[in-house]
Amino acid sequence: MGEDPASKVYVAGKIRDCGEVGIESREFALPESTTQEELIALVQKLNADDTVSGLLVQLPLPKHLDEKAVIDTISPDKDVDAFHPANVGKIMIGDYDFLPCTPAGVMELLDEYNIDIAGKECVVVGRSNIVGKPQSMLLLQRHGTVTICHSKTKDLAEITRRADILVVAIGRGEFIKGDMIKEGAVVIDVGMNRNAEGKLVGDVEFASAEKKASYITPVPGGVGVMTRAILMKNTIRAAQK
Ligand code: L34
Repeated sequence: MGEDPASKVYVAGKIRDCGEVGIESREFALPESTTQEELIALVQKLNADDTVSGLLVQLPLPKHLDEKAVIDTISPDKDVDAFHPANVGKIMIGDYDFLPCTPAGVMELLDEYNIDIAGKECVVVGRSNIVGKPQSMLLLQRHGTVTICHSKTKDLAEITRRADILVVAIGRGEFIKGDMIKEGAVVIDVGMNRNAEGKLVGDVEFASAEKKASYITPVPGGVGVMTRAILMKNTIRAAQK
C-alpha cells in the first residue's frame, strides 16, 4: 500500500524468494488513495480464491487505513504472517499452525547454532504485537526465563546486562551499546533503521556489541532474511494444509 520505500524493498525480496523456492506470487501494489473498503474487498477476494494458499498485507499501511480491521479480514488459514487474532491466540496456548515470520526466524537462528534456551535469562527489548510479544512467548515455550522491556522500563541497561539471550526490536538505530551487554551473551538484532548517512543499521551498535557477544546477528544479512525464509515455510505449510 502506498509509497513506503522500505516496504517496496521487503516485498521485492519476498517475491524474489518465491521465485527461487517455486512459489507462484502475485503482487497488488495499491495506490495511497485506496479506500478501506477497496482493500478489504481485495483481501476477501483472495480469501475466496482457491488458487491462493497464503496472503499477506505488508505493513505499515497509510494512516487513513485501519490496520486491525484489515488483518481481521484475512482468512486465518491463509494468514502466513500469523497476525490474525485467531493465530495470535494459538501462539499463547502453544498449539499453532503458523508462527509470525520474524520471531520464528529468530528461533530458527538460535536452533541452527545450537543455542540452548532452557533456563537462560532471555531479555526482549520491545513489546510490539508482531515481534516483541510473540518472541517472548516463543522463548517462554522453550523454557527461557523471559523479561520484556520497553520504552517505559526503568534501568534498562541493568536488565539487558542480565541477558544470556538478548533480542532487540525497538526501532531505534544503534540504541543498545556494548556496555549494555553481558560478556558472552547472544545478541539478536531485529532493528532496521537508516542512519543520518542513509546506511542501514540495526537497533544494536554492532561495533561495540560484537566485542561482548558470543554470537550476534548483523544488519543487513541477519534477521531480515530469516523473516523472508519463514514466510516461504509458512506459505508451503498453508498450501499443504
Ligand atoms: N505484513 N508486514 C507484514 N509482514 C511482515 O513480515 C513484515 N515485515 C516487517 C515490516 N512489515 C511487515 C517484513 O517483511 C519487516 N520485514 C522485513 C522483511 C525483509 C527484510 C527486512 C524486514 C529484509 O529483506 N532485510 C534485508 C535488507 C533489506 C534492505 O536492504 O533494506 C536484510 O538483509 O536484513
